Amino acid sequence: MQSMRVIADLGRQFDIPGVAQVVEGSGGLPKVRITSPQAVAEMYLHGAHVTSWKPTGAKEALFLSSKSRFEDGRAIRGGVPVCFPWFGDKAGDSKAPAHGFVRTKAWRIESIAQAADAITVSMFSESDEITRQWWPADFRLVNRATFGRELSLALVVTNTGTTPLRFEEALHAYYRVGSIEPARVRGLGGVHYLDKTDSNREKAQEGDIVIVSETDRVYLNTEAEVELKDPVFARRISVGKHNSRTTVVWNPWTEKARALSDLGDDEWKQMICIECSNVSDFAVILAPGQQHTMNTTVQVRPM
Ligand code: TA6
Repeated sequence: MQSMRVIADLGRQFDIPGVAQVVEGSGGLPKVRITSPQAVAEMYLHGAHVTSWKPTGAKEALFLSSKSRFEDGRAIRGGVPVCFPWFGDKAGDSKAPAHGFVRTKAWRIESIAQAADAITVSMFSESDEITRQWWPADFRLVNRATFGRELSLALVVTNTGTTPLRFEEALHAYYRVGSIEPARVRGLGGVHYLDKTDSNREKAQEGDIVIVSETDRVYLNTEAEVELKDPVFARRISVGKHNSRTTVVWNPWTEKARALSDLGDDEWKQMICIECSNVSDFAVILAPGQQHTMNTTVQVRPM
């Protein structure tokens, strides 16, 4: 009952008739549903998490696990989780949640706006006494998602404190593919990466990325646009980015997928993560009062 009242209040404040509506989603969590001539899409307040984007005339671009959880304190498996202020495990704190603490909690809607053919949904999350227990810093985080023929995301970090911030960040996007084996990721040839499946050994990428086993790599010092070629769905997904110096590529393959209770055993065949990010030695240092924005833009084209 309580959540229905919250959803109704949010709807009165932010709905745009016919194109953007705050509704009840899985697990009773509130989400913004977009239905515009250019695209249909969904974004949860939980983690400011985009879970669906389907440009008109194209198939769904994002992968969402059939076993994903939708509950406070847990991350949604699929779509675009926001990782902040650390990536992966927190150095020196094994109790800390993987990929930070903002993907497992409710954010608030800042605005929903329509401009030309696109709808922009902005959600924010700020430091509080709970976040300070994990990370003694003051910040304001905005995830601004624009849904249209393209999907663009802007992750805006503001240092609202009095000391410099050092943080890692990632838009941990899960792209849906017809089948992972014939898929190819182009654009990172020659770029060095840390191989997390091989003790973070540094290696150099040769040509396209082909997924033939568990793949977990951090591509370093690259601002390159990449292209995901998917022969089964006969499409190309291009992922451009700005103010992002690392790109993470992940597919769990068989064993890791089986170990993940919120991922169907065979669903690894239908997904690949391509994550614009600033991690490892490319963490961001932000002075008090300063702001940093990392952007990504996604397009779907026929092959
Ligand atoms: O982005 C790749 C990665 O860091 C992998 O190491 C793998 O753990 C994946 O993220 C998923 O992490 P999660 O905490 O969502 O299970």
